[in-house]
Amino acid sequence: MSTLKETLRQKIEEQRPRTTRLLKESSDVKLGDVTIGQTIGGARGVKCLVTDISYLDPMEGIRFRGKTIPETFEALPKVPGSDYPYVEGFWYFILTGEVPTLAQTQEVVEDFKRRAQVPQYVWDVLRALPADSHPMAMFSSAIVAMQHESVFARAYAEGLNKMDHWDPMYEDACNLLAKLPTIGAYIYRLKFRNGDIIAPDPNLDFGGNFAHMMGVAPPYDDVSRMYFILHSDHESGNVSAHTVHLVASALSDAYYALSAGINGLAGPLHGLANEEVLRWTQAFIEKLGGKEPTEDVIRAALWDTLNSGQVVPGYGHAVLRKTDPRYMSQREFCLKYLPDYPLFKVISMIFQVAPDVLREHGKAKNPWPNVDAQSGVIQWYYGVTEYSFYTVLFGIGRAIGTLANITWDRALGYPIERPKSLTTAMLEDTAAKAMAEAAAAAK
Ligand code: HAX
Repeated sequence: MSTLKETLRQKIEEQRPRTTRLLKESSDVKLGDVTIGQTIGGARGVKCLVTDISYLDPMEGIRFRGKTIPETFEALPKVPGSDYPYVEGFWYFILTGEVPTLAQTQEVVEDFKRRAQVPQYVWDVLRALPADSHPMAMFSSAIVAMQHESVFARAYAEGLNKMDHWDPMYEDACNLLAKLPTIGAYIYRLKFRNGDIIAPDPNLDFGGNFAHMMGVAPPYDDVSRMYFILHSDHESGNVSAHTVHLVASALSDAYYALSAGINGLAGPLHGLANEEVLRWTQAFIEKLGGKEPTEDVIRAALWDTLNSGQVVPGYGHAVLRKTDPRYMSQREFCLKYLPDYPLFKVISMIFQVAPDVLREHGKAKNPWPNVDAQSGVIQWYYGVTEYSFYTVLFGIGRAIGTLANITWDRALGYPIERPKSLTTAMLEDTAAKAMAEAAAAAK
C-alpha cells in the first residue's frame, strides 16, 4: 500500500469513532433553524453538510485543512525551480490533513504517472462530438465515458462490505484525477489548436505536464499549479462540490459524480463566471475603440449591465463577505509577473470601481470580487485567449477537493442525501400561523 493510502487508512480509522459518537450521543442537538426564506432561497446558510477538507469563513475566506492559502503554499513541498507546490503534494495534504514530505510527494507523482494513461475511446468520444461543443460539455462527456473504468462500480457489483467502500473510491479518485490534465489539454488542442495534440512528458509533475501539453511555456506551469490548488475546494455547499457529494451519496461512482459536478460548474453563476468576466471585459474594451479606459467609463458600463437586469460577473458571493483571497492570490501573481499588462490594468480598475457601484445598486450582499474576476487575465496573458476553455481549468482544480470529499464520504459511511421538500401551501400555512401567534403575543 502506498504511503498516502496507508496514511489515509489510519486517518479514517481515527475519524470513524468521532462520527459514530456524534451520531449516537448528539444526533438531536440543533445546529440552527431553517426559515422560509432559506427554503425558497437556495438553502443559503443552512448547516446541513459536513466536511473536514476545507472551511469557508465569510470574512477570512477559505482554509484548506486549517491552513489559509498563503500557509498552504508555504507549507507544501515545491517543484524544483518553482515558487509553487506540487499539486500531488496538495492531494496528499487535502486527503489526509498531513503535510507530506518531498519523498511522500514524489511517491504520489510516480503513482499518478502510472494512472495517467487515458483510454483511446475517450479521444474517440471527444472527436465524435460536434466541433462547436462547449469545452465543459466535452470535459464532462470524457469523464462520464470513463465510468467504464470504475473500480468501485466493479467491486460493488461483486459484493463489497460498506466498511471497505472508501478503498475502491480512493482508487477511482486517483485514477480519474491523474488523467484530467491530459484530458483538459487534449480538449484545448483539439478545439483551439487544430487537433495538434502534444503527448504527455513522463518526467513532469501534474502542473508542469499540463502546461507542456497545452503548449504554453513557463511560468505557465506555475500558473497551472497555483490555479488548480486555488480552485480545488470551497467547502461543500457550492454547486459543483455539493453536486459531486449528492450524486456520490447514491453510491454512484466517482466518474458519474464528478461529471455531474462539472455540469454544475458550467453554470454562469458558478464556474463559468470566469468566462463571463473575460467576455464582459473584452466587449467593454472593444466598445472603447482604442481609447484609454477611465474609472468613469467603467462605472457607466457597470451600471449599463446592472440596469439591463444582468449580474456583474466575478463579483458577489453566497458566503464570502470580503474580497476573495483566491482573487488576491492571483492578483499578487499578476503584480509580480504582469503588472503593466493593459488587461490587468482594466481588471484592477474594475476592482476600484465595482464594489462602490454594487453597494449603491444595493442588491448584492457582497460587493467584492470573487475568484473568477481575476483568473482569465492570467490565462489571456499567457496566450490562452479562448475563454470558453477557462472553466475546464477550474474543473480540473475542483476535481481535487470534490474527489477527496467523496472518498471521505465513503470512509465515514455518509448516507444517501435526501432533504425534505414542502409545498407552497404548507409554507403559507406555516407563515400564517407564525403571524397569528406574533399578533396574539403582541396583544
Ligand atoms: N451583480 C449584480 N447583482 C448581483 C451580483 C452581481 N455580481 N451578486 C448578487 N447580485 C444580486 C443577486 O442576483 C440577487 O438579486 P435578486 O434579489 O434580484 O435575486 C441579490 O443581489 C442578492 O444576492 P446575494 O444574496 O448577494 O447573492 P447570492 O448568494 O444569491 O448569489 C452569486 C451569489 C455568486 C451567484 C452572485 O453574487 C452572482 O450572481 N455573482 C455574479 C456571478 C459570479 O461571479 N459567479 C461566481 C461566484 C464564485 C463562484 O462560485 N465561482 O465558481
